[in-house]
Amino acid sequence: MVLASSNALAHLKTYSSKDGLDVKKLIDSANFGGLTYNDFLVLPGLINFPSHEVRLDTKLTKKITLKAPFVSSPMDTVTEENMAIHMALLGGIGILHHNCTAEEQADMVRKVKKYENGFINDPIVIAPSTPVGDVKKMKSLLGFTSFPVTESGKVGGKLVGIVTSRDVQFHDDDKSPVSEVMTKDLIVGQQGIDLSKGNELLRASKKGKLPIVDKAGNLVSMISLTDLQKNQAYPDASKSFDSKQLLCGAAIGTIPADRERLDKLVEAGLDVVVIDSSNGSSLFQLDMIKWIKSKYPELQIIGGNVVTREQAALLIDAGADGLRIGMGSGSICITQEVMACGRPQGTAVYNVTEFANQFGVPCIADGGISNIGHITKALALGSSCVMMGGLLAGTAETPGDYFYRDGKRLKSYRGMGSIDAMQQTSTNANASTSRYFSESDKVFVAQGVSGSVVDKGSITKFVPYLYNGLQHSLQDIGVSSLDNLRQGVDNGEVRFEFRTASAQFEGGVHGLHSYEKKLHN
Ligand code: NAD
Ligand code: CPR
Repeated sequence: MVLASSNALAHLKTYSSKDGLDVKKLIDSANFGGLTYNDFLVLPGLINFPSHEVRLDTKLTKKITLKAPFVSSPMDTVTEENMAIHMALLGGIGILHHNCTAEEQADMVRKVKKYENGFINDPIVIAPSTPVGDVKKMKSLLGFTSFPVTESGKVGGKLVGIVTSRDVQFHDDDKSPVSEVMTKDLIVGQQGIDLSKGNELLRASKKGKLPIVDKAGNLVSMISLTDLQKNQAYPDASKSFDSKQLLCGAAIGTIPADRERLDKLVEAGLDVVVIDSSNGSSLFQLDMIKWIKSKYPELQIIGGNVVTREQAALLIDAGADGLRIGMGSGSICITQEVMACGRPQGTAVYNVTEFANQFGVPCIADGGISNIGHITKALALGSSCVMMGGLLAGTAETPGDYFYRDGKRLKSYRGMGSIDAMQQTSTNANASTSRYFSESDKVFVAQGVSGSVVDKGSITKFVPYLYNGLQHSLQDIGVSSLDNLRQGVDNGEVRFEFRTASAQFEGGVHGLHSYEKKLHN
């Protein structure tokens, strides 16, 4: 019998459940095995809204909400201040690595917290006695044409002038001090000025640079016309409510010296600390969380890493405000091979978040994210954010220089427990940073590798690609926000399908002689 086609929607009601699997059945469908992102898909839903309306606000911790669910990993080839500044500008957050001295890490925190879009906080400054010849050389070396002059020759010194290329260009005596040629009659901005007012003054001054001074006339920062022209607006930037400074995270370990390290980071303005360990369920970490909660009750703490509910319960009871999930799933990782410990990431994310979300503790899915689809799946399985190492490695904002090999432009990317990273830890000037030697290890046991990744350009293009891609992905699922995704998964409206090996093959590009995989413009 053929049914009337106008009855199709009504006929659906005769089925006992919606097409596909709910999330619990999906996890169970692995038949006692663990699932990871490539093992399943989310079924499409009804699109009744444009993709640009999809909201990606999400919790990082109990008290911190981000506009985008993106976190950069605390790895020494991924997150230093430049990455942390740009992740925060783009709505996510960066977690500064701790394979450096406490002072160096605190300095990075300070740079992130002090960053103001459009303001240069560490301008190159010269002293009144600097010879004109040096200024000419600086111009050709650095490409800048004007420099503020302070009494001390440093930021923080009393501003006494500004010297531009026009001032030195036709001055033949290279030995004379810049104090003889600099402009002393200055237009300056007062500390606290907003960018648009600064912009007006800058244009009026016709100097290309506007020095910003405090009440005593000391130089605090500078606005530059060329930067202003390049300057983008970042409406989704992650900022503290009160200070309006960018949010900053940093990682620490669990040895006693990490308590002093944290004191320095908090002093520098840290918002959230990540306790960095492959296995978070250790007495060392529980003690550390309790100590932090008693000394810094306002500081948000992300504990981890965990992959089971039992591990999560320990950290939640100790006071963690967020959890980091993943053991052995990272792209540089050999933990599962060497330690025999870990868990396939999909199963780990589902089991931990199903438990932690009942206590209002948001979770970050860490490791194994290599495309936008993985981000969607990690969020659909219950995580609130994703942490990325390899996916962001190779971008311009990561530490380290590009190099060429086999005709490709590359950057280094390495695991934090790779031999290379451990060797650097052991040679750190501040030996108290060496977490690996706390048990008097004589032989390193590597948990990761050291390698390289191709140039991915700037994250100012790459993260918006992830953001827009995630909006399109949620639109396909038929949910208009991450909250709706979570609700839909919880109430069984969002459906899943297990993917066999041949289905995975079918889902990739196949049957072509050659192709180019270009991901965005
Ligand atoms: P860790 O600092 O937790 O542990 C290193 C060693 O120090 C362990 O043997 C630990 O027991 C010991 N230790 C820690 N605190 C101590 C204390 N107070 N007293 C005595 N001994 C103490 O670091 P890890 O687990 O080896 O991880 C190192 C780095 O590598 C981290 O950045 C981590 O994120 C990364 N990593 C991640 C994974 C993963 O799957 N997510 C796996 C391996 C490594
Ligand atoms: P990818 O994003 O590259 O897949 O994974 C990054 C994550 O890998 C990090 O956030 C961290 O949890 C984990 N990781 C870092 N160093 C590691 C070593 Cl040596 N071994 C295993 N995992 C590591």
